[in-house]
Amino acid sequence: MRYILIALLAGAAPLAGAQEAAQTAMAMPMAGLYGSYPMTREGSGTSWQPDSTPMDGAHQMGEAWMTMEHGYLTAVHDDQGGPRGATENFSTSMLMLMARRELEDGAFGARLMVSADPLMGKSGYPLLFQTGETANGTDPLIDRQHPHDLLMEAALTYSRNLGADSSAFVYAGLPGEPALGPNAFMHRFSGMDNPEAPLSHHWLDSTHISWGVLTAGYVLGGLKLEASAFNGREPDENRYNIEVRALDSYAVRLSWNPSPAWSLQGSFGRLASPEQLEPEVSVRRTTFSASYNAPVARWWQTTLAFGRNDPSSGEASDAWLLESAAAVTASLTVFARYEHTAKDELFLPDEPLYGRTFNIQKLSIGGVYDVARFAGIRFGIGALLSGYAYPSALDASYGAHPTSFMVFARARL
Ligand SMILES: [Cu+2]
Repeated sequence: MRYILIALLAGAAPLAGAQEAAQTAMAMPMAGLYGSYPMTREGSGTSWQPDSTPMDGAHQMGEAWMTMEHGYLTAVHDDQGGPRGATENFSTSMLMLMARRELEDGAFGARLMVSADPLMGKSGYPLLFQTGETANGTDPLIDRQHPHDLLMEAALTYSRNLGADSSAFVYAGLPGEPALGPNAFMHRFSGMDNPEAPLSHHWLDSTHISWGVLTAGYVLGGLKLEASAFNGREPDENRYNIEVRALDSYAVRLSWNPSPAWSLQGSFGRLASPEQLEPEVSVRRTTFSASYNAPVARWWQTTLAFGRNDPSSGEASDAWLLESAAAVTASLTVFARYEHTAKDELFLPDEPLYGRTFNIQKLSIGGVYDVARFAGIRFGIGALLSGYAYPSALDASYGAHPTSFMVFARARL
């Protein structure tokens, strides 16, 4: 399957090469799926990022249709330190296809995103202090990151221009991403070069794969207001299936791009029964985030995000994320991520520290160097080192000073 994805990436490459001339000839910025602003503003789902974000992937302009592909395949050697750590190899990947058809007074769009993540197995990969979802339907995943579903997004969009810089749009996905949280981590330029998931994933952007999403929104210049009805249940441990449930949850989000360098959002959602292991609990999630694309180096993007989960039973918990990545040269990207999360799911019911909340801080620093470029695909090698700070009550479980590292090889379209 890993090789199928390589073949897919390679298959898209000749298209990319043939279109290079068209790309350079095309000075006019392409419009987005949800309005007549530059397409570079659009991130995952219906989220926004700074307008000045570089164009990623390959695209082709036809008579009526514009198509775009981007994706990556990363093979990772993962070594998480301390008594709860583990060493494993895994691969993580994403391939996204997008099509946009210009209409007389709007645009029609289709988005398809797949991942070979399920190949890593139901229990995902080792990641100290990570929590969320399950591998077997009965036990929570602890110190491991769950794999993503084979089908990450299959969505149709329609937007209608109401004026020179205003539009209304609808987005329907099975699965899709509701109007909640920042641009998802693997789509943010500040986070996409880092192969590991943030510990704050389930406070900020874990709804990026929701099995059933309907969103309607309104764009006025740099402002977007949108609301979603969606299925709030996290994907189950069967990563190959299609999961249909009622649209029992809702979210609203206000996004603001005040200048080409900035993108801000605030969002609120009520997730009905998000966790299959605690079906009676609903969660109110509030998130704020700001992304800044500095006009230095080739690009330098930074995201600051805050998320709060307030469950219907139990205490509310917060997570902070600050991450940054910079393309120092055409071949070298360096990145860092700092997180502060309140974790109360690190122990099972039969363990003495069960139910207690611990503030976990994590700092990761890394880089990726592109060693070759072939047919529109960049091949790079990278590494990442992580350290932690937490209350000494956790020393018996995690050791005093665990460090973790990953080394990886990546192909990126
Ligand atoms: Cu995810």
